[in-house]
Amino acid sequence: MSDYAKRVLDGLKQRNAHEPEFIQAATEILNTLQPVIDKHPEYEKAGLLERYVEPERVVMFRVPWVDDQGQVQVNRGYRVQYNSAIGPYKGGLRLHPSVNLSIIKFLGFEQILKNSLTGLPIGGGKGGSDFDPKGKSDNEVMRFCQSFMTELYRHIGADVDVPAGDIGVGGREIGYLYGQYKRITGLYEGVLTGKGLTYGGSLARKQATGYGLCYFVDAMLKANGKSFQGKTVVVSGSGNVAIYANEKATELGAKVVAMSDSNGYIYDPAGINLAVVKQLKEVERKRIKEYVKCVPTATYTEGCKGIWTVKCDIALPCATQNEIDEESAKALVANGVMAVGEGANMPSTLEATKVFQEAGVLFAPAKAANAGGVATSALEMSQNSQRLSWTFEEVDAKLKGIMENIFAKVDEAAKEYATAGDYVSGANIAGFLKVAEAMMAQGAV
Ligand code: NDP
Ligand code: 2IT
Repeated sequence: MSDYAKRVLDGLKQRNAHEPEFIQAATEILNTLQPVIDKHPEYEKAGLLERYVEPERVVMFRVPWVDDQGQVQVNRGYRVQYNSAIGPYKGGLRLHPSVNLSIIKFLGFEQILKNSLTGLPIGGGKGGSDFDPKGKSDNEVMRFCQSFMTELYRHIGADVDVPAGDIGVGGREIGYLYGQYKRITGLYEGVLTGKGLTYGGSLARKQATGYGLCYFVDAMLKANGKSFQGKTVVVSGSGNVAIYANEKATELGAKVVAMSDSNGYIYDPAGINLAVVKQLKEVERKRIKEYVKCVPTATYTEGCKGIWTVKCDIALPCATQNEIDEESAKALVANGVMAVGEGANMPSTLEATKVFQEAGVLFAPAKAANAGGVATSALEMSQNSQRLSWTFEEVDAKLKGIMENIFAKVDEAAKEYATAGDYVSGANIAGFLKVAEAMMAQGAV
């Protein structure tokens, strides 16, 4: 690594020693930027990297709400407005008990480059809370979302910062958040994406991250003389991204044999019946183990990590960060995996990524492979601004084009600046170049 990138990374590690996920994401990115830094010595004088690694703004706030027993509960809310060089802050909200500043910062930091890769005018941000929606009633979720928005509304806006869903935030939560924003501000504007179709949502947004992941992986496979046809696939998670990754991979001719949640995984050698998963997860909000009651040929195993011991050609981690560690990566490689597409954000540890790359596995990194969700969010913003809505087919076709374009950019940057096929470097560099140029043009702000 060049001295400059290394110095900035060392400083970042010192100042954020208690933020392991953020350091992990920053280490991966800064470790790949040397060829760009070497080509642009002017960046150092402009303090570009020091500015790039520091969020423009971090908002942390109290979220009090009343549970069904009448007891007051308090959670912590976050919005990290990381970088607005190329557009208004854009990124999801995560509701999960593990949420802390380190996790929101890593997600926001990744989001800057992801959003840049889409080619659309969106900056990077992320937010959320340590609230756990699991086991809460609809009314409790509504009261939490209303309280969360009662603080958040003053920091966001259709041209300022546009949040969306992430883990624990789907259509129900976006609806409650939107209603409260509108009530407080009186504005009917595209301030959130992933909205319901009756109040400004975009067709195909629900499918977009999972479908986009498969469009990206398909482009990567084709560029390497391969395809989804006849392949065995493992998809971790059983939430929004996992369900629609399964749907598209199946449509492209693959067979998905395993899915999971945080408790365990199901294995169905006949191919997972996705209608059953959708009913259990999207409608009934039940656990994945219930699947075996409906499909007796399938088996359920406690513990979510075991899913990586299932033999497959293609692995699509779609649950959460660091779900594939070195040991799991080695198990996948030993079982002959030929491609990994990251649907979740940073699902592979640094060590796991190394195992895949050294084994010659085609590796599609999250910030490129899962950019279809936020890209379609940007298409939702466009439709809201135009007061128009496009058909499912129109949005899906644009999404496919965007993902193929991202692959082409990443592939080209890998060849130009790093090694052909090193899509990790390619994604970081292709995303960074646009942000860096915009930051340079706008002066030291
Ligand atoms: P959902 O809340 O819909 O689903 C999350 C899934 O992951 C659930 O099956 C959940 O299981 C599982 N999971 C969550 N935390 C853990 C954990 N600590 N260990 C094991 N499993 C876990 O979220 P999404 O599908 O929206 O998000 C999944 C991933 O994709 C996240 O990394 C997110 O950041 C990323 N992503 C999402 C996008 C989107 O548009 N929604 C866009 C781009 C990336 P359980 O029910 O047991 O918690
Ligand atoms: O990680 C992500 O890209 C998302 N959760 C989607 C963000 C968005 O604004 O649609």
